[in-house]
Amino acid sequence: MIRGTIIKGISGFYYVKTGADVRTCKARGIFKKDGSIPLVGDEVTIRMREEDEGLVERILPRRNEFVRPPIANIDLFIAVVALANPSPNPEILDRFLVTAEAAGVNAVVCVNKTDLSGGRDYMETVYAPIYPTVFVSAKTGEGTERLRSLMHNRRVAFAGPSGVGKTCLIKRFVADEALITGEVSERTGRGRHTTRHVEIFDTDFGAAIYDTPGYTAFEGATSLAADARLDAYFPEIGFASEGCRFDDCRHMNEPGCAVTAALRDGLIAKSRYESYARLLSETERRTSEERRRKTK
Ligand SMILES: Nc1nc2c(ncn2[C@@H]2O[C@H](COP(=O)(O)OP(=O)(O)O)[C@@H](O)[C@H]2O)c(=O)[nH]1
Ligand SMILES: [Mg+2]
Ligand SMILES: [Zn+2]
Repeated sequence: MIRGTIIKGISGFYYVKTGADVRTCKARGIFKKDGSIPLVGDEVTIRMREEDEGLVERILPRRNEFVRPPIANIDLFIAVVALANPSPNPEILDRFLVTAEAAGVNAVVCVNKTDLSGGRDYMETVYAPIYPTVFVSAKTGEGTERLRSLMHNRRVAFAGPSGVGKTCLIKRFVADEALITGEVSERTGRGRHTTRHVEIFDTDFGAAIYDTPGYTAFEGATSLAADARLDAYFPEIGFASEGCRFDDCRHMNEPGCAVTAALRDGLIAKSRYESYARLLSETERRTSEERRRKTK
């Protein structure tokens, strides 16, 4: 029995890093039966069946897990947007941040492509008071030192829409850059490469970095428990809600709501409140659908 970490999973095969080796493994059918499908980032035990093929036997308990991106066992979630091309989409960003909050994982907001022209003020004003917010350029290297210092000895996931520069940024930190660039020519035969699967890369400063595909659509980027208090996942809204008259205030039209008051006073950003309101109505709709299905 050998212990290792799943660093990649493609069409039924899992690549398990055990020390310096990477072993190709299949998962046992049992995983499909009990619904626990191995995720990239899982600590597993494997058994070699043949010289070059092993079996994933057991998934060790997870510290955390995500549906989108499908990963496990991270310490830090880096939500990446670009200053321009594509310009930031606050709603997608807020959904990623809620995903991190719901899993109890620290988040960083990373604004890439600072070499392009585009206003920093919005990102700075809205996000810097709530999350560590770094401005970087994968192209020039600006700001990457600060980002590196946040990642030391942690397992870090880069997530965000396609095209914001996640893979380019990761190349700045990965020790064996050939790992990524090699894949570019091999898989697409072109200079431009789009990440299609999750993969973990090692660095020489103790961080393990998860590259993930982008999600342009919303695709349920968050799958929240129906009973979750959504306001707790927006730190500034959760903070303001302590002043609401009613404990179960939804912060929509309730009397004595401190959140809508803070919104009027400009203490809560309009786009953040809109993200909250949209997620709230989605969550409530899902909850009532589930209830209807159960009573049928
Ligand atoms: N100008 C500029 N372009 C960048 C920067 N980082 C990435 N890009 C470009 O953005 C595109 C998408 O990059 P990629 O890393 O594949 O994005 P991903 O989909 O988030 O992994 C590529 O054409 C990159 O060359 C940057 O800092 N500045
Ligand atoms: Mg990519
Ligand atoms: Zn309220």
